[in-house]
Amino acid sequence: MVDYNQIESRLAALEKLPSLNPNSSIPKALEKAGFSRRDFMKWAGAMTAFLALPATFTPMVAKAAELADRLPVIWLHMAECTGCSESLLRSDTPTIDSLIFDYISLEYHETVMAAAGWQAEENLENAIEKYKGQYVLMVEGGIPCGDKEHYLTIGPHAKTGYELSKEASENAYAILAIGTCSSFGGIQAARPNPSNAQPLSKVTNKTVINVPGCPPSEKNIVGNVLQLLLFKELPALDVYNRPKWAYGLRIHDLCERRGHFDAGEFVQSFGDEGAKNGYCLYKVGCKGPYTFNNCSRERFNQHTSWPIQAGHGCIGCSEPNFWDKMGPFEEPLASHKFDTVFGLGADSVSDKIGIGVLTLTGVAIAAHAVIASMKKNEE
Ligand code: FSX
Ligand code: SF4
Ligand code: F3S
Repeated sequence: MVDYNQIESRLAALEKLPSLNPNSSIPKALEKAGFSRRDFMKWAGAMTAFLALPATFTPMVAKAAELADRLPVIWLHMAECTGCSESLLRSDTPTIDSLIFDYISLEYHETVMAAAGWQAEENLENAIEKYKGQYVLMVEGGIPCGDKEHYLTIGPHAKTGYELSKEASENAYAILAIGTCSSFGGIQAARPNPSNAQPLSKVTNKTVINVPGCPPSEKNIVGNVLQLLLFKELPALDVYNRPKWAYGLRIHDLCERRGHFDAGEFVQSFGDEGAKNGYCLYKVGCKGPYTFNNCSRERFNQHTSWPIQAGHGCIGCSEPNFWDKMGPFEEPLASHKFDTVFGLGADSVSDKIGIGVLTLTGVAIAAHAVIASMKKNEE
């Protein structure tokens, strides 16, 4: 049950905090960038639905977005490609999402801040001290650990990524692992994992909210910030600590090609007639039936497109160890064993787990693909 009064008092408390950019504000910046109030409210309405909140919450979501510059954020980069930051920041025109992100108090973000070297290191220490217990820590990238800890050192004192992320976690009010690398280790942790890269949750004992995807969509990143602005407590999480509002359904559940899967119409090889007709990509390796994320509903780059719309199957990028477990990417998973969360059918939720069930279901999905194709061929 969502408590209306609790959100109102949370927002009132945030409003009393000093704006982190005294010379501007999110409403002013939106206006300057040419967004009307109507555009903004439309966006807030969409975000409200996105966060699975009732439409009556739209004004509060709008208010929370306007107060995003009251929430100090420290963003650390570990071993990764920066694709997660790029997912959010790299658009040719500013969008409401990217603009709000610009105005979030990014007290420390190595890619976008001007400071470097000694100054950067000092800024980080100061931000941790100044906002003790209040800042949101976002970490991108896997973290080399144990006897490989020194494979990642940052800054003039050559602190290790492990030390930095551990220290920053200690005093954070909420901790988000942004991207699959930080959530589950990602490509660095793929076999043979030469740098012993580990997820953020192995570095701290505190709860880490995982926001996986390689990269996650900009909406999933901003949605989590809004969620923290609206509710002081952490969102409901699945067994892999992913927020259920974003990772509760499988790609396959809402896929635009699902009708073709059910009808047994499959792309057999890239470039064939089926591909031209937008048939299901299961036989050319789509891992959508085993992957929990909201790409099929929200897409990327302001709803422009997403992997399956572009013609390639989902590679399972928001699942643990997908580099090792979901490959080969252009072949069906069939009866391979894998340990993603699994449910049964479109109404399944991602906190049900059972290796037996998922292996059986994996077989059932593969069997459907075979039987449905046979039926299709008989027609
Ligand atoms: Fe990893 Fe994000 Fe993939 Fe890259 O950092 S999730 S490699 S998109 O940039 O961490
Ligand atoms: Fe979509 Fe992939 Fe499922 Fe086919 S197998 S319907 S392409 S998610
Ligand atoms: Fe990743 Fe699959 Fe979405 S590959 S981006 S989870 S469609």
